[in-house]
Amino acid sequence: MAGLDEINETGQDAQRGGYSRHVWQGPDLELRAWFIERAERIGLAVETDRNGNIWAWWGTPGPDAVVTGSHLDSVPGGGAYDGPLGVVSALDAIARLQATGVTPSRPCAILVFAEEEGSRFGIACLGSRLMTGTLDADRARALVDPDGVTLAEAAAHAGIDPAHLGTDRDALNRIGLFVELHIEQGRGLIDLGHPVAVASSILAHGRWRLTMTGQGNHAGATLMTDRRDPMVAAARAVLAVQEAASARPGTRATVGRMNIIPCGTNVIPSRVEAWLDARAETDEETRALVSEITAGVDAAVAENGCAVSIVEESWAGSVHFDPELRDRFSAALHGVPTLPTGAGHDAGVLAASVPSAMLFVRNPTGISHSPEEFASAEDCMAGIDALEKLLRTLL
Ligand code: HGY
Ligand code: MN
Ligand code: MN
Ligand code: MN
Repeated sequence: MAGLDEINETGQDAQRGGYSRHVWQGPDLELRAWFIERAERIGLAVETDRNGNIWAWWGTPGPDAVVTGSHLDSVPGGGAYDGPLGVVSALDAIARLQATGVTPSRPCAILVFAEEEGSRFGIACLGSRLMTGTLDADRARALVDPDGVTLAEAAAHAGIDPAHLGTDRDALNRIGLFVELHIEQGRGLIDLGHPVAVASSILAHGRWRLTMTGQGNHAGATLMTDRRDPMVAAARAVLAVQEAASARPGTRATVGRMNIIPCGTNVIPSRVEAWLDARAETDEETRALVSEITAGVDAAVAENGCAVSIVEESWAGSVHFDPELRDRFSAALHGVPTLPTGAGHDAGVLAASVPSAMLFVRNPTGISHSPEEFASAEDCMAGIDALEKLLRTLL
C-alpha cells in the first residue's frame, strides 16, 4: 500500500479527477524512474528493451524466465489500481521471497509494459504488440499524439531509439511464462465472494475512428433547414452505437472520445471525429456488431447531409488463456474461481506467443477507468499472497 501511495503522488489530474499518466510524458517518465529505483533497491538488474518496456531481473536474465508485471500508464482521469497494482504486487512478492531466503532456480523478472492504455497514441498494449510483432514498427513510429508529436519523436525524447522499435524475439524467447496481476474490471468477484480469481478469457475488441464531415457555418445566420451539421450526425451516430450493442446481449460499444472542429459556441462544426470502442465474446460477433454500427452511422450521417469515413485503428481477437496454466494456478490457490474479462491486457497480447495467465483482485464496485476504481487493502494483500505463492511454486 505504501508503494501505491508513492505512485499516487504522481500524475494527479486536478481537472478530471484521478490520474493521467500518458506514455513517455512527465508523470509516466517519473513513474518509470520510480520503478527503476524501487527495483534496484531490492537488487534487481534493470534494462529497457527496444520497445521501451522495462525489465527488472532477479538473477541472470532468461531463457525460460518466470515473468510478472503490468503497466504504469493510465487512461485520462484513471483510477489508482489499473496497472500500478500489478507492478507494486510484483515488487512486493519478490521482496517477500527474497526475505524468506528463496534463491530462484530459474530466471525471474518484473516486466513493465509501455503504453498499455493507448491513451497517447491510440493503440492499446503498444509495448506488447510491438514486442510480439502484432503492430508494425513503421506504423507505430508514424502514430501521432493529440499535440502532433509522433511516436518516433516521443520515444526518442524518452531515450528509446525509434529505429529499434519492433518485433523482439530475444525478449519473447526469455519469457517462459507471464503472469499479470490486475484489479478486476467488473463485478465477478463480488458475486462469487472471493478476493482473487484467475482469468479465463478476454473479449475480442477494437477501436475505430469515425470522421464525420459537414459544412462549417454561422450559428446565427444559418437556418435549421440549411444545415449540414456533423455534430448532429455524430449525436445520432452515438445513438446508433448504443442501439446496435443493446440489441446484441453481451456485446459492448462505447464512444468515449470526440473532437469537434473547430469547436466554437457560435460555429456549426465542419467536422467531428469520434472514436468507437466495440467488444464481444467472439471475433465474429464483434465484426457483426461493428458492421451493424457502421450501417447505423452511415444512415445517421446521410440523414444530416454529411459524409463519414470509418477507419479501424486497432484490433485484438478474443483470448483464451492457456487452460493448463489457468487450472494449475487455480488449483495452487486452493481452487479460486476463474473469470472472463471485458478489458484488454498485455497478458492477452502475449498469450499468442507464450503461456500467459492473469490474477484478478476484487473490485467492490466493479468500476474501473474512473477515479472511483478501488480495491481494499485486505484484497490487495490477498492478491500479493496469491502472486507470491505462484512465484514460489514456479521458481
Ligand atoms: O481498454 C482496455 O481494455 C484496457 O484496459 N487497456
Ligand atoms: Mn485499463
Ligand atoms: Mn490495465
Ligand atoms: Mn461574427
